[in-house]
Amino acid sequence: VEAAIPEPARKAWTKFTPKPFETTEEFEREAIRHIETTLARSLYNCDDFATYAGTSLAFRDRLIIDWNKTQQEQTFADQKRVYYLSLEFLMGRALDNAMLNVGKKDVAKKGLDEMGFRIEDVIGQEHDAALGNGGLGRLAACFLDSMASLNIPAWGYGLRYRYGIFKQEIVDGYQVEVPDYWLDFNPWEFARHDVTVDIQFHGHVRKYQDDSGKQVAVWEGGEIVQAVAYDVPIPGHNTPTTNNLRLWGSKAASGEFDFQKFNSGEYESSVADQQKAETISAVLYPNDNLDRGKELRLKQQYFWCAASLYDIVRRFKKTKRAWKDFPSQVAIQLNDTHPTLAIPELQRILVDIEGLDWDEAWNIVTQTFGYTNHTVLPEALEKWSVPLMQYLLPRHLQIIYDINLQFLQYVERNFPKDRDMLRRVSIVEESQPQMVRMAYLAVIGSHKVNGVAELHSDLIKTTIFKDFVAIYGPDKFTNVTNGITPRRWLHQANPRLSELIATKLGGHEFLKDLTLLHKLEAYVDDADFRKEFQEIKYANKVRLAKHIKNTTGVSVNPSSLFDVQVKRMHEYKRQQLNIFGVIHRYLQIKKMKPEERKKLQPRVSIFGGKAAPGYWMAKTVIHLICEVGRVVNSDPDVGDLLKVIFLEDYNVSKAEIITPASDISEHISTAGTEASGTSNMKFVLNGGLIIGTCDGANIEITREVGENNIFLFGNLAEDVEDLRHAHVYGSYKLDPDLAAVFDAIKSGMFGDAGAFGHLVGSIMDHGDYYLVSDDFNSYIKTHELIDEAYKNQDEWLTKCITSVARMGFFSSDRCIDEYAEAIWNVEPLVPKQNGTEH
Ligand code: GP0
Repeated sequence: VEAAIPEPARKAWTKFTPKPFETTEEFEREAIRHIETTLARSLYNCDDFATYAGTSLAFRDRLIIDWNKTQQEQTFADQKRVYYLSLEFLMGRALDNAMLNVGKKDVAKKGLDEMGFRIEDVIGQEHDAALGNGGLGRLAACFLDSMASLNIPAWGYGLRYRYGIFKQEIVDGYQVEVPDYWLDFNPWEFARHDVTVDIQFHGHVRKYQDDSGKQVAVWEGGEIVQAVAYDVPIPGHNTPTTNNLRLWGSKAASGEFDFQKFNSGEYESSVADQQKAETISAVLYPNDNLDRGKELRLKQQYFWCAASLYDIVRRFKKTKRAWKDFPSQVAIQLNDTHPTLAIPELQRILVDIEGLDWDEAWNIVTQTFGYTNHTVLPEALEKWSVPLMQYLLPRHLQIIYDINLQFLQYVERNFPKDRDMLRRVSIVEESQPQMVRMAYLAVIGSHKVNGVAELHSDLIKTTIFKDFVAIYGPDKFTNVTNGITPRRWLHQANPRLSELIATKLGGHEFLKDLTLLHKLEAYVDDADFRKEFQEIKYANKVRLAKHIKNTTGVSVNPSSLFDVQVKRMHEYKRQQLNIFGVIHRYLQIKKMKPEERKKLQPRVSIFGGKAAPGYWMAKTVIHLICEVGRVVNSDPDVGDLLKVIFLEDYNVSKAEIITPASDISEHISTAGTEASGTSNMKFVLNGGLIIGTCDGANIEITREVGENNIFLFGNLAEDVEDLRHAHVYGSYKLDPDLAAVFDAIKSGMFGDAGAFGHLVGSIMDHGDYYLVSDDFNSYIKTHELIDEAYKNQDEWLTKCITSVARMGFFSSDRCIDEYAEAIWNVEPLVPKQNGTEH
């Protein structure tokens, strides 16, 4: 690689290489310099926000010094890089994470203190980077943290949405969506106005034979939109490695801004073109586990895939290697099917632009890609209509047809007797209109396909990809059970617990090797340790109680059992089962005599989560929770025995307060529907127990922590089909306790019963697809067991501590090791210690 600055002039560069701050004094100097100059504020008008800004810029300088070093070293090392393509990166706040990962939080705390500010207030100023919906986006964020912490040369690629996931407000007990305009001030990104890619849409394909008689396809005409790179540095924990997250923003291509129009006075229409181009990266689609097939969404997908591939190919070409080396330099992981267009796009680049033979190109493509599946829910499996693809991406549709033809010929040769197989596995579904099945294209174009928990990975092999297992053999399909980063989800969210563990384990090494937690089991009977562990949980509950009071006005007693369900609102996640259970509890309390009430375990039921704006049933469940809260929280018969809270606008930074404060959390999806779940791992790691179905990663959590330390209930995945059948054919009876709950709702006890007609009807009259009635009895019985278990605080504490000690498996570092070994074939690049000190 050639340096831009020739030898004689490099002296000045070496002499003035920026030095990162190390001491408190140096931190203060940098922060104040940024506040006074970069931000043009002063001693007289500096508030928490300006201090947040100055502090962030001081840390950003540090990150960027390491970032530069890391990128140089990775380029010189000339080894394989991983590219993680995800439409969602749910990063949350960056400042606290940066402070902890570079190990300078104490320095900053002292410095801010001397400057007259409290570090918590400063950190609290930051707007969450909320470029994701839920588990899938947060998983991508945890993976970035782990890849950097493990020194894996890796880049994330995504879209720079101007609006992240909407902000949720609760108005009169209903969800209202407010736009999340988050970019007013974002110190964590670097606009790279010099790194741009022109992206083509529409147009037509011209085919001809060149001089050597070879068939050539040229994609011509149409419109061009420009992609601009915005880079976000991703610091590893306790290592100088600082990876890159590159997010693409869209704007009108320079040639496209119509100066003709502009000069002839059509100013407005020329600005309109500009705005149209910017629409592509304007907004994150707010659906979780649902495919809506919108044209703009397909445009987003292609825009991002094409820009990212252009960038990756450009970087590869600088190495001057032969094309056959591409898969030994590049691993691309597809986070769900959203980036599947990268497959035909790479094939197009290699064949149409670089002139490779089809087969040689296809070999490279399939060796490069890996595909992660995150759901088996049919409504979430992406399909795009053929007419839409023809209109937007005519050349890609041809390539997909050619991929399909070759694939089907191969299947036909190997399964000559199974004619129906061709119809079943074809990438193109013969519907009206025809549809392109993106998951099939992703499977065919990748060398490995993985699910995200053992049960889920088994299920995809027997359901949606069954035929593909027959075609390719089982080895193409594998499992990588999800994980979470212990840096954010323990060290940052629960600093006191992290400290306590560190004092027992002799340091914070467990943050980089979470299996070391097993040593905590030696302290399970240590009285001092137990006391401190319990005090930490209580303090975390006090903190959450304050947040509840501030945001809802309701006082809750921190000594109550805190029962938490926070996640996207979805029928399959069954928040309705939870709230029906709460209503059941309320009805029981109302029936009790005062002496009986005294024996009851007080509870706070805490809910949080967003519903997709068009998902009426999920919104109805939010409304029911709010209405039940309104009635229960003001009922003098109930008092502290039961409180029902809906926390507005659940997001990453709120999860950092909620997760450490839970006693029991709910992971109660219909068996076989939740691919993994990841908050289940966070709650147990923070000393809470869980109630759950035999679904997703709950099963592996049970294996690790032991059956006595988890509350499992409900039907098994293998029985779900038969149970559904029984509903449809009437051979079942509604659970009597649930019937009583429905009667209470219908009586108007929780406001207008009409508002809940569809919700109740979906269970009573329309097949109870998610088997709420079938699991209801087992669910409430299990909650009774939980009440009893919680009364024995000593045993409860033992369960919590034991579980924490056994959670080592669920670090996202372990996942990344597995991906690196089994899918990417990539090695860490241990940085030279000449960056900043760590
Ligand atoms: C799966 F298909 N997930 C999808 C989707 O569209 N969005 C999404 O967040 C989630 C799963 O529901 C999960 O079970 C899983 O663990 C996560 O992807 C990451 O694999 C929720 O935690």
